[in-house]
Amino acid sequence: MKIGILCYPTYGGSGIVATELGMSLANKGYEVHFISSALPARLDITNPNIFFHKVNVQTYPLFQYQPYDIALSSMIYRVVNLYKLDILHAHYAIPYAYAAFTAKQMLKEEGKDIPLVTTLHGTDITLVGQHPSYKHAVEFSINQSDTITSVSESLKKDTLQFFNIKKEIQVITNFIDNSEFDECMNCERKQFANADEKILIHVSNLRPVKRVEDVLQIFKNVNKKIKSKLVIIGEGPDMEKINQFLEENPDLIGEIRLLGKVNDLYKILQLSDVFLLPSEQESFGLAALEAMAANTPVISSNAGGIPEVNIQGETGYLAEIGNVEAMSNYTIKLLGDEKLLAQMKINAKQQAIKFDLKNILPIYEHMYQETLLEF
Ligand code: GMT
Repeated sequence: MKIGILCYPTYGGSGIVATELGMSLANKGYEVHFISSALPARLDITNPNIFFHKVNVQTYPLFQYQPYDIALSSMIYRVVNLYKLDILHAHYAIPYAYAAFTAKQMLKEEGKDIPLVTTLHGTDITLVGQHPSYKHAVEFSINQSDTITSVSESLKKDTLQFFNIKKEIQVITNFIDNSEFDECMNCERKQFANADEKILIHVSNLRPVKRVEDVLQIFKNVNKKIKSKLVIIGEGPDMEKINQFLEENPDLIGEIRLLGKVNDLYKILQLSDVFLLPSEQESFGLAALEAMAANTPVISSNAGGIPEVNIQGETGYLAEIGNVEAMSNYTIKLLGDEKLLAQMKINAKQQAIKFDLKNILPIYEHMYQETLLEF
């Protein structure tokens, strides 16, 4: 089977899921074509079954906004024709499902067609997709997809609530390749903390929806009771909130490490004791699953699909969005009790194993086959 994957190339969750899925399919012998504006961050382009097609947007002074979606649909049409693709898989409705629909229309003009799978990831439904500027086009392109999948039950519910969807939505959860989290041989905690200190970690694109100010406040509360350090990984607009917090709390400057984007994320997660995810909205929380695969329990909000991943009192603790006090108290309880922490680290790993790639990949393969059969 020849599969075309349309995704964002950046560090966002949808791009990571699309890339990991495509690489796993390529390892199983499928021919996988990535169509994106840049080489996806984690893509191993040396795999002979993987192809990358960069969307080229021609700039022209007349355009105030460059027409990316037109260039994207043209590129999808060309790749389908040139490489004789069997199926298209759009990750994130905007603009991928919409551009794929346009490409399908171009193909139909020539008596051809190709099935389209759209995977909904979260903000395409709960945030961006709801804006009146996009809503109708998002609803339309989801309904034009031959198969629709969602990364959690919560996101499926939100999609059905916010849009008039006329087709069945299949939940295929996000996944993790636990084999990439083999015991870290040369990981050194001392790079980040003293021997008697605990390590708290937060990884995100630092957008307002991640509530980084809650991360900082939780750490401030925890640090008063437990010797600890906070590691923040990622870049984004709310970096300014972190700088402001440090200006207001100069005594914490030496306690907080800002690493930006890193390549050895898994290594650092394995050194950590607790992962903080107080998000306002989260369709799944892939970052929490990555932490669990690295034996790290999670203190989170109960937003969206997080409770499907982080289990209260088992893999960590959850509290209402914005309840910093509860999240701080849970973190203090967890980090102050070595026995509890050791047990939760084991539980976190067991939970990650339930979401292992080995279990989820066959579901995707089956879904592709069913889509092709019904097309
Ligand atoms: O979290 C983000 O802002 C990035 C966003 C994306 O589309 O890249 O992540 C969404 O998709 C991830 C992968 O399916 C999910 O794990 C995240 O929970 C989801 N983010 C939100 O719903 C805010």
